[in-house]
Amino acid sequence: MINATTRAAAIAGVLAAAALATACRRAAKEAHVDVRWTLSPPAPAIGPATLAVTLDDAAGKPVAGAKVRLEGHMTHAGMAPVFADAVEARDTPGLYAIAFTFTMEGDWILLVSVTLPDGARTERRIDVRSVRASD
Ligand SMILES: [Cu+2]
Repeated sequence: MINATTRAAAIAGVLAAAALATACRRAAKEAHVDVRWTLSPPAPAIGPATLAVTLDDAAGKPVAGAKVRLEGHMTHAGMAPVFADAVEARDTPGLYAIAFTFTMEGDWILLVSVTLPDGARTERRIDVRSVRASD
């Protein structure tokens, strides 16, 4: 069992880590890219999931050749994060699929980092609440 204090400390830890990541990232050029995503299944359970990420530039053109990475954390301490790299779709420019696994039920934070071919970077945070136990 995890009490409220432990949980709050864990969340603070994740947020502090995110703040540090933000500080580091400022050194790199910020990517001006439109990031859209779809999680499937939409109401995830423990087990495999896919995050589909679509990248478009300021003119609405798909951005190919980016490096897209997922880092999944839970909102409590003491658990190793989940990492996964995206695979770019062959037939759909700008579409990237990240296959990963929800390893535990509960609340997750997915950090998606995008590095464009020119080295510019950006990151998105996706909160996924209440991942269910597997059926
Ligand atoms: Cu966990």
